[in-house]
Amino acid sequence: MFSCNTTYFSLKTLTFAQRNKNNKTQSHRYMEKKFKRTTVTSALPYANGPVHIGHLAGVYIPADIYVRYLRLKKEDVLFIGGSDEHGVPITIRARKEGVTPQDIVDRYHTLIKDSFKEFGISFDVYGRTSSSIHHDTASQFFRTLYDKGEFIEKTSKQYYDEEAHTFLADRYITGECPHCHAEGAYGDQCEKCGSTLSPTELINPKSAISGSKPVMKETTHWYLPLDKHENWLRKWILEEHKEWRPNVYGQCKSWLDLGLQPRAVSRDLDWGIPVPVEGAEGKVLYVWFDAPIGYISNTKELLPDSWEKWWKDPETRLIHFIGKDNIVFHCIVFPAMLKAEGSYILPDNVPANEFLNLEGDKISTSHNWAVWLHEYLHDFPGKQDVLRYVLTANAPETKDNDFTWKDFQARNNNELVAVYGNFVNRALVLTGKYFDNKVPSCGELTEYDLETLKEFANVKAEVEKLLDSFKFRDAQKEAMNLARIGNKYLADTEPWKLAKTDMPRVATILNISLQLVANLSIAFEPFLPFSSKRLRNMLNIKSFEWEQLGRTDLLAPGHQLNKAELLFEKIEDNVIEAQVQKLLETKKANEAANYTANPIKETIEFNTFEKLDIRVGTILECQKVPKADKLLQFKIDDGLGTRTIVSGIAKHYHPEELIGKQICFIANLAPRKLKGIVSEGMILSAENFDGNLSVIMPQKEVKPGSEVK
Ligand code: B3M
Ligand code: ZN
Repeated sequence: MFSCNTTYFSLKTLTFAQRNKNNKTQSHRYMEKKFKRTTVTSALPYANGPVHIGHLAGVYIPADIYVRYLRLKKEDVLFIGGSDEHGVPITIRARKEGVTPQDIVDRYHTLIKDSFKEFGISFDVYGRTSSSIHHDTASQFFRTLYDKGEFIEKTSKQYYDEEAHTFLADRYITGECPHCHAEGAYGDQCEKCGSTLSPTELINPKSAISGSKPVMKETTHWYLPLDKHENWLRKWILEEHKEWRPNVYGQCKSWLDLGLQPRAVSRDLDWGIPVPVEGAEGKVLYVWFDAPIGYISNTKELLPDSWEKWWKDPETRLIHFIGKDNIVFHCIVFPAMLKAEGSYILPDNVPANEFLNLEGDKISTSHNWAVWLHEYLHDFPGKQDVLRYVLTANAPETKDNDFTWKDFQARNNNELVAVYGNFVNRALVLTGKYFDNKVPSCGELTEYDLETLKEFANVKAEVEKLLDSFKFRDAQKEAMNLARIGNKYLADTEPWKLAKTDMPRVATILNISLQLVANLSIAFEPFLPFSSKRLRNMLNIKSFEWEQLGRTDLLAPGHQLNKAELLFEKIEDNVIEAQVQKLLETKKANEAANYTANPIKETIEFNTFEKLDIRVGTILECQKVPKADKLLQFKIDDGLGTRTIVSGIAKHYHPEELIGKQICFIANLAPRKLKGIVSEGMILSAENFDGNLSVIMPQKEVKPGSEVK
């Protein structure tokens, strides 16, 4: 007969056997190359606004899962983050608020850093690009390339503001859009119709700084000649990195197939890192030149003496976590910079994500269409893991994905609460009830026990295979599968029914269940670190190691457990409705802000207008028209008698609101039949941008029948 111990050995063998079966995966490449350590970077968010769920889902959660997983496996890993504090949008924001760019980045750097910390994003360092260490590092990097002759210098004509004495970045020039003719289009994009523009296309361009008309003036800049790097980039990416995600590989291929062009790495701007070349006054490094160097500066900040091994040792593996809009910079431009410098390693993988939408619409900072992390933390205190779970379950790994509050609620209630939380709770509560919170010992195993254990022994190899190849969604699903196995096991074995007749059997069932619970805390650790910690507290265990996943001897018989608490709680409808309502209000505000009146109709002669007879009438009676949900029927005193008018405003007014009021109506409109009622005229109302109707009423009371002129 089998006992728990024999199972343990057979399971170990099975785990290894299973692992050997893994076909060509990332882990094999990794093992073949024998890397000693991994440098993980995550895109540096611009410090000009708070961070939202799109940032978390696209970059920081996957990076954090990966890093936590490597740490659990006791691998050498460094997780680099930080704020990107340069670039034109920051200067625009500062100007608008009448503060300095440094004020802006100080404010948002702190807010962003705190939000990440709250969500358990476990950076080893979170630096910033306005720091002096970064200025020195980026400046030196530029100078090395400059001295090696890796740049070309080019003079071109650009818009210049003669009043403010400054060249104008594309975003600082506004004018009429050549496509939709909206006013206020920017030199790089029209926000109204979405077209990409260049500043010279704008009709009547104006400087956003002084309002004056800009002139064309010559300026000199430094360019990185990407065309010279094209050949090795083609070979390196297209031949040597076929394992990159299809979206990343595909984007690189189309850039390369179009042919690479030299790219300017400096700008005329007064916010950024000064170009360290004589005669370059008023010029700074382009934000996309300095930002990726920020990864290196932040490593230096953390490890002033040993940073180089994380960036220059060929036995170090470099992984960049980014969103899809950053692919070209991380796969083409930054590698070209690193290669030109000569002493750095290149990224081994760039697992970029697609975008996360919100309730069907693109997340937009400027339109406040987002779930902001600091607001979520306020509205859902202690529920960081719920968002982590939902965002991973919906991770936009292969295509854009949608976050909806309904799905958030469903995943919480039907998966975290009903599957994971429920299993853990049942196992712990039953142990409390029958064994005084002590792990019972395991007796003989049945065929069914063995089947269950076999099933869950596979989970480790599966999760590893998926995490090693950056498939975080599927990996999390595997972890959840472990909880499903546990839930099913308890439902099938029904230990509560055996308590009166067969306590040894109850002990075995609960031993197995508790081992599963312990395994869950390991499997979920990279994904849901807060819940895993709480679960370990309930189990009265300080820590587990990844290597222990799949084992059935994690909790010794007799081990004292702590009191069970609920791991997750149900989220009620009203909580979700409040969030949906918040978004609806944002949508309304955006529509109002975007509304422009319809163009004026064709001109008419005065005598045409005079043909219209508009009068004031007093409403005597008003009622709904049966079987017509839009129509109200009125009886109006028109000064000469009474008349009936049928009007389509039932969605906007209750009859009682209108009785006794004065309204304006067209008195000489030919009668029309509506739902069998003859309508003798038309009540005038104004239609708001959102479709709401407001009936026109005279400002002072007048005699019924007064003419409107
Ligand atoms: N700040 C762009 C972004 O947040 C940029 C990333 C820099 S990574 C070096 O989308
Ligand atoms: Zn336009």
